[in-house]
Amino acid sequence: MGHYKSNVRDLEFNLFEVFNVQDHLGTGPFEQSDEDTARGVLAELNNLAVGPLAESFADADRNPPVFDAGTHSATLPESFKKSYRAVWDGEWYRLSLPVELGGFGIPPSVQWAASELILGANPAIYMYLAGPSFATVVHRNGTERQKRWAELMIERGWGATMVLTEPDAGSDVGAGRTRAVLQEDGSWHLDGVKRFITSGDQDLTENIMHLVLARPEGPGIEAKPGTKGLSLFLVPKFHFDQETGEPGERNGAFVTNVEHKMGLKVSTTCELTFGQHGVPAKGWLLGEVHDGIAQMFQVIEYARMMVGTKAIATLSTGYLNALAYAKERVQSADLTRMTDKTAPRVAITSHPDVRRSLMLQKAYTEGLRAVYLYAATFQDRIALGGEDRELAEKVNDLLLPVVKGVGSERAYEQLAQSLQTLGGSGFLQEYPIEQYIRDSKIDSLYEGTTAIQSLDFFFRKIVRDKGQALGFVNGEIQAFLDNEGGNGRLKEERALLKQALEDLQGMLGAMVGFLTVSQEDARNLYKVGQNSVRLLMTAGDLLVGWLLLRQAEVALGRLDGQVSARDKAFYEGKVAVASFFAKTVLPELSARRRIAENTDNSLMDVDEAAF
Ligand code: ST9
Ligand code: FAD
Repeated sequence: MGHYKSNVRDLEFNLFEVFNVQDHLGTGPFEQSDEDTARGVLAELNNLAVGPLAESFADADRNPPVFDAGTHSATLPESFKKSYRAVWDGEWYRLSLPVELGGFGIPPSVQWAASELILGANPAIYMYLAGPSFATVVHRNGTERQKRWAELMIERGWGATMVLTEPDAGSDVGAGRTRAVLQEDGSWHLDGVKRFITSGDQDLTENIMHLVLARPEGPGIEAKPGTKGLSLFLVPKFHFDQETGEPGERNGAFVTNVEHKMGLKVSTTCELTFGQHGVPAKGWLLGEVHDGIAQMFQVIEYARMMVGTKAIATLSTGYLNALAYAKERVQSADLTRMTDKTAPRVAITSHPDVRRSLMLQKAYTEGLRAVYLYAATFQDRIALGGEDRELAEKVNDLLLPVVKGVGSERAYEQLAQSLQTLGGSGFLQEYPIEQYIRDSKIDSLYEGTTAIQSLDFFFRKIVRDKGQALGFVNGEIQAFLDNEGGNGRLKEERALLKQALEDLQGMLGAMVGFLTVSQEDARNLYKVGQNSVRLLMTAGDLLVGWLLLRQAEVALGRLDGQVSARDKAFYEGKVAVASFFAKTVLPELSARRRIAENTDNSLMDVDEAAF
């Protein structure tokens, strides 16, 4: 058995019993798919994930890529390349493509559910598959010639990177200094050093297309500060034949270092140097328009969803590994017989604290899975393009920092609980959890740290949106509170959810108040900044609590009819976990609200020397 424990049953429950995505299968852009196709995709990919994909997970960690500074190249372990080829040969990269570029025509919700299986089994494989996905952004924004390049990227299976970060420009992308100088032939020469570039080099694909943010220079080009002065350039590793894509001469973008990391080691993280090794780094302006940051955000939005899903996928397999261990591990007597030295020893699942921890892991695993799939249902609506498309875009935008920020933070925190469940054994490399923890730590850092997600959530997704998307989600939660589904069996939990919703609104009200008075005294903004992560995490808990209760309501309905023994346990688990979360986590939101409401600026007044 490999390390990966998937949960296809829960994916299908979300898709077909809670969100009912089958209702729009067979229509519009999803014309080619039906429920059987969707279930088939999950089943087939699951076989691949638990088998060939999971196989190289540990080996690729213990034998990470080797960098050769002389040739500027990175070589990946053979075991990992075999796993990558299994996905590529199965043409699974088509999952995320639109039909016109060879996609399967299945909705984003099903695509993300399927993606969870790859991301849980071996997340670096997914990252090296970026080429076709990034090609869709090139295709959407590119000139006619660049649209052909996008096709070549897919047909020839090229790799791709997103290149923003520099030594002095991390969260602050607008501080980037890499230049792009216009040439007479219309191309650009790039000059600068980027760092931390995922998949910057590898030996899986014949070419790599780098999507690079740089500052354009040339006659008539106005230099603007910050992110708005950045343009997006396509910089291939090798120049190529424009029709066939056959690689030719080496371009001047060279990997000059590969980082040694805590985890996710097989995913190369590279320093990428442009135009400083005697060969010009030639690039082409995407779509011939200077709109770099907005174009790059089309990639970033996808990548943020991916990172959140990766974190949640890892938490899920961490929890299921912990659960399997706990059922087998016999240690100590039952608490009620603790003084009886002759009492039989019991499986650790009998101990209240182990149960508490396992149920909390289950709550965040299944609750956060529901959150990312809930977000994905709005991506379905965007693709369907109906009247509510604009609203769907806003709601998806609102949910992305929750999926990414809360998903990554809770996954890392709860994976520590999964490890704890194994006792000392959890600390060993014999079990996968220590690697899960190392591999998933990155999720709260890249694609915008949690603090950056929280600022995005408050300032852009709530304040700038004038609360429209938030109002919609609030309305959905309120509608759930108002209906009596579950036959009165979730009354207490509904009351707790109602209080939690009020607490979030109270916290938000306090923060909007600080923002308003910041017009008189700008220092009031610090009070917003002190609470933004708290707000994001609270919104996450509210969504988890609500979606678990929605699931419990569906489960109660099913339990009222005839169900198999397996389904009975599954549905009872849904009711139990929703109730547990409502009773043991949601009440914490009231304290967080009081903390937010009573915020002063004493923290900001502390002298740096006193820390
Ligand atoms: C990174 C990569 O970390 C990590 C791993 C990547 C792996 C890639 C692999 C992907 C896999 C794919 C594979 C698929 C395979 C499929 C297989 C299937 C089986 N939303 O607020 P302002 C825009 S990369 C949208 O003033 P500042 C907007 O245009 C590095 N747009 O910002 C806006 O203009 P306007 C990641 C947004 O103060 C403009 O920006 N680095 C949003 O100038 C300016 O906005 C980061 O993420 C948004 N939420 O700059 C950096 N926000 O306002 C983090 C902004 O007119 N830092 N825009 O609309 C930030 O995000 C900062 O907040 C900042 C601030 C840079 C935006
Ligand atoms: P900093 O920006 O220096 O942040 C340090 C700390 O300060 C963080 O805790 C942060 O939250 C906090 N902070 C910073 N600004 C604020 C603020 N305004 N308010 C509150 N707190 C703040 N980049 C790419 O372009 N392409 C890639 O493919 C890529 N892949 C990566 C892979 C790995 C393994 C790693 C480690 C990084 C990768 N990155 C990539 C870079 C990544 O996106 C950045 O590391 C990230 O955006 C944070 O930037 P930084 O590391 O410079 O941290």
